[in-house]
Amino acid sequence: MSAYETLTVETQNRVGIITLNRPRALNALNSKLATELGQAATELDNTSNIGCLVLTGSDRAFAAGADIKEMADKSVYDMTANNPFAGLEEFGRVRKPIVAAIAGYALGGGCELAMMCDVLLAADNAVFGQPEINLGVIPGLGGTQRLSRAVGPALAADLVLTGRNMDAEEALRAGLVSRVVPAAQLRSEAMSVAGMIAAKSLPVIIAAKAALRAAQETTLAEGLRYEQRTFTSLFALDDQKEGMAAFRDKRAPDFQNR
Ligand code: CO8
Repeated sequence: MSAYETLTVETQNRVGIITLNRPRALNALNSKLATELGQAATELDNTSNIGCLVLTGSDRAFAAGADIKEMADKSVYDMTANNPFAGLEEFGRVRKPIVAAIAGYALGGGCELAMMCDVLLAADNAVFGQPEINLGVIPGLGGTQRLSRAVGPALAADLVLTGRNMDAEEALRAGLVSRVVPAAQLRSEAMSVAGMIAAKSLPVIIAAKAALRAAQETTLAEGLRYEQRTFTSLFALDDQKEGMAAFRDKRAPDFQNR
């Protein structure tokens, strides 16, 4: 794996772990971090013996938002002609599932980055919010769109318009995260979830992620057509034959395409 300045990458049992590492700025997303995150995630996406990614930060901060100090003096031209967050768009195109393990602050771009992942796990000290309104801007990396879909328009408007934070329990109730665990167990929980995903057939988990994404991006009718086409196409895989034969034989499946 390549070496990076603003994050670390490890691999363990078919899981690639990206840890954001700008501790003095609470993992604020500057252009360097965004670029490196796109590169690291793409590298893991293209590594054949990796089935799932984990994205995490520190105990204190998943990411406290875009780097305000880097952004403060930029012009409209700077923000449009030279998108400092292009690397995050690359991150959003990763085909393999990504588990976000979120402890501490996930604010602004940090909350938006978490929402680009597929399974969101929170430590009990996690804090979510879209405080951009307090900076004289609005969310710009999906906070008005993905948050509305994740928690519904009422709570999204409450958070985006007041800029208030929400704790892990509220995030769980709202459906932004699927589990809350004690902070000390966050990493092992994330590795366990990612390990379960990475043990499945790789083309099938990639197909499942794409279909789940379609649910966010298309109408119900188009999404159902997409799902049915994908479901049918999976019968071309030997892993479908193996999965169903294993059920019939009352044994664990031994997927080959991993
Ligand atoms: N950017 C830059 N530096 C940051 C950021 C940030 N977002 N957050 C924290 N830091 C730095 C602080 O400046 C401080 O550095 P220093 O010691 O050099 O002054 C260090 O991290 C520690 O932070 P604090 O001393 O403030 O720690 P506290 O525990 O007192 O407070 C908070 C923690 C509450 C998280 C506080 O730091 C804070 O409010 N941070 C800003 C949160 C925020 O507003 N985030 C939204 C940013 S805007 C955004 O994300 C828009 C994304 C869309 C971009 C779209 C482009 C197309």
